[in-house]
Amino acid sequence: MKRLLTILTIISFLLTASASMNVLRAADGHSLWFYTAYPQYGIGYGTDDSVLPKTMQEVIDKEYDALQNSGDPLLKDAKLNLWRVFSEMITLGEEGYDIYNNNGTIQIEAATEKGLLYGIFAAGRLSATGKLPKKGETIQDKPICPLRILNHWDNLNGTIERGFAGRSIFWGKPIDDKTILEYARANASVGINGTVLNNVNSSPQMLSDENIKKAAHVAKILRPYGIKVYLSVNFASPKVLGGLPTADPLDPDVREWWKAKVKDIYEAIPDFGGFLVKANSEGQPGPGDYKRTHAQGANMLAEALDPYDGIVMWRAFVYAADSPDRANQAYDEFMPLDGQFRDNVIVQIKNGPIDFQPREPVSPLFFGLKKTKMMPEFQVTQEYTGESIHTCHLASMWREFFDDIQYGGASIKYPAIAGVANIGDSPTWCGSDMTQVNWYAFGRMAWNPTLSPKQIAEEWLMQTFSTDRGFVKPMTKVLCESREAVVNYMMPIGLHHIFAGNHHYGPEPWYAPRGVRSDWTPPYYHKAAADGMGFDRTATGSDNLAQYPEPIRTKYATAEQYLVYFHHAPWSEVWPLLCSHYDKGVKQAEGFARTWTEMERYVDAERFAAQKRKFDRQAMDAWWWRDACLLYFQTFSNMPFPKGSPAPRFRLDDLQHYTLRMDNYTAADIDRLPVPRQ
Ligand code: GCW
Repeated sequence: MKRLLTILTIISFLLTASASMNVLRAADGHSLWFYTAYPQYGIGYGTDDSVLPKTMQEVIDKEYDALQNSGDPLLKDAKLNLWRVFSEMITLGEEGYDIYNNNGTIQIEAATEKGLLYGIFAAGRLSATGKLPKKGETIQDKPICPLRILNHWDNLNGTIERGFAGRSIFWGKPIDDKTILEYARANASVGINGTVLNNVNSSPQMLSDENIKKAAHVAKILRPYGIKVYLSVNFASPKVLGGLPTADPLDPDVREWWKAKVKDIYEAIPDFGGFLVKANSEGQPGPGDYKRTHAQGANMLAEALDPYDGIVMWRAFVYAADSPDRANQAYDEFMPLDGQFRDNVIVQIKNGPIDFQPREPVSPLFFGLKKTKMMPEFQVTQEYTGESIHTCHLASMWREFFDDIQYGGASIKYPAIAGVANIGDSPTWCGSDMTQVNWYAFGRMAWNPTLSPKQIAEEWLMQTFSTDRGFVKPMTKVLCESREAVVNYMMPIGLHHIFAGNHHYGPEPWYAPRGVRSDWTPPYYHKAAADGMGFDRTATGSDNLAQYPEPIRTKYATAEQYLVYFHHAPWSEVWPLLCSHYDKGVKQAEGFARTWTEMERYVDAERFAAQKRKFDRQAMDAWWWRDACLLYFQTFSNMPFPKGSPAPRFRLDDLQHYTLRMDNYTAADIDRLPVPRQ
């Protein structure tokens, strides 16, 4: 009996070892979601990487090989068909595809090369997730939104504004072609077809001959993957770079300067996409400097780009220092311009009226503008949701956005969608393994805004780590809960912008030094006082609610999740809610760390350990957030912690002397509190 047991143990050990060998290959996170789908190559093409594909046909050939080598028997004989002539294919449009199981052989069909490319990547995804069509079945797909664009806030010196994943892959050092190839492949695999290579806080030097040449080099590598390059431009370029006395959009010399510059760009980049502009916002120059409107500024650039089919993405992120309510600003400034923008201008609007907070209502402009093209701007980089440390599956936030847009009676069929990238030269691309999900999710949701966060989480986890249900199920739950957890422990019930003054990682609801403009300080937003807290945005206050049409207005006015966003509410109502949400957030974050610990056998050692540190840190940060906010607001509410609410681990006094330190804060520190004064 004993011997039998030993033999059985050995057999089962061998079975587990061989089953997991494939899954537990060493990994440093660089392979992204190519880890299980393309085990033979990862994100590159293996030994072939030195030869960059020059045409889309060459890319298709490489991808076809990679797909066939991926090990799925159904894909062994995959046939590709480019059936331009068949009228039923034409309904797939320029980028759609269908994947058909013809008696055991997978056929990928499209009306264009681009469609075929997306079809091959889709087949890879379906294979990795066990969802390839069965005999006789067809899966058809095409994008809802035609332009799916990443915005890189990369500076020419190689730093990245609000980047938490190292330095730029485009600027500040010689371009590494292999990295750009991998970047192209990753983007194409999730349907991203455009990229803005530089920061919206743009240097006029972006348009120097030398930098245009660099952009052209990147464009050359991205082109065969169906990705167009765009650039952010500084509105004062004609003055600073061109030496003209003005950048007034109505000045004929200025207009000529832009036309000549655009001509140069198209000579270097024949399929250049167009310009992205941040104007008269946070100190950037703009048409307002010459008493011209946003429309006059945008139209001047649009006219220069028009002959080449280029577009202008003109940002609506504007707010003045002395405004009584920052949330009202963009609407007040852009509504009078409705109908004045040229056809090739798209107004790019952040999802919410404030600034990429963990939760905000959607920007009222999306309902207000009727005769203007609009595109939502999402933030993929986690400036306000835990940087590259906290896990926060942003698909949940974007799902909420699209749902609210539809609830408010508007359409989610935008001509374009932008996402501020979370990519740098860090080995994991995104600064951590788990935050890669948001790059993936952005591509998938830009393609199809009706997708669910759950589907995205599941398919990403299966391609990135392991297809084992024991892993996928609990981790899908973690991802799907993660954004709400971040809201709970950072800014529940409508709190917003209570971040630290010098970074947007930790809490400083008390931050209000003299001389700092008030809308850059938390008290402007939370308005905690003896009678209660919250920003009155009803008719008795700033009347921001009036910018929303029904029925979304009533939804927002009555939602618990926006209580102190729209109302100044009494402590009797606010305090118990605040406590229960912060407590819940801490529990959730601790739960994530626990679940991850149980995932050890499914994940390679390197990624397991790296991510474990992140989850542990997230749980500690959740305590820090909770204690800082509750202890601070308690100085106004003067109410005790409710029964069952745990005792704080930090002292307010300590927290007020330290900002949540970014790097040098470990589990041991928390037990040594109070930490010595710096
Ligand atoms: O979210 C804020 C950021 C700025 C950023 C700005 C913007 C690029 O804190 O760093 O600048 O928004 O979107 O323009």
